[in-house]
Amino acid sequence: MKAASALVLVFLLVSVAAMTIEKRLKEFFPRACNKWGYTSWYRVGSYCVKHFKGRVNFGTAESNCARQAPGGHLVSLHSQKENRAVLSIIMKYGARSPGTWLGGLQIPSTKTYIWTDGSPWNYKVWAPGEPNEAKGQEHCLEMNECGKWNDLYCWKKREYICAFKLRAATEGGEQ
Ligand SMILES: [Ca+2]
Repeated sequence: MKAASALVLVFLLVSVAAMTIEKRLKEFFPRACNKWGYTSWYRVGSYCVKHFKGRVNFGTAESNCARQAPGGHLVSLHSQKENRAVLSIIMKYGARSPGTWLGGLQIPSTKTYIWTDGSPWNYKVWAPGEPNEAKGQEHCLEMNECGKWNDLYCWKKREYICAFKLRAATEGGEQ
């Protein structure tokens, strides 16, 4: 009987935890990108972003993003809020893949990182022990399933997040 009670308690605790995670995800989930032709994209910071499923290497992901939208690049992230929003998109649309490409790229000669869209590298949330630059050859940025960042071999295949910046001139439909 005691064991049964304990099981019920564990079940309740797990249910509450699952509900909490779901509630938090909804809280962070971004609103739609209110721009004609891009309604399946989401507004994150000053960007519209979208998750893409086909797993490709970093370079292919970046060039695919350029074809998806004018000024398109792999996504850049500049705050915890943006990072959480992108994680919630990955959790909604991503496969149980090992990671998702973001637009961060290391310049090997200086060991510094840049975003492929040219925006400032002003925020980072590395996973513990990262970037470890394995074999001196991990130069591309992925987000793991917890929303933390890892440097990875650029030839690895991952799903990816594209983004384009909403400029003042094209923000007619903005809320
Ligand atoms: Ca690494």
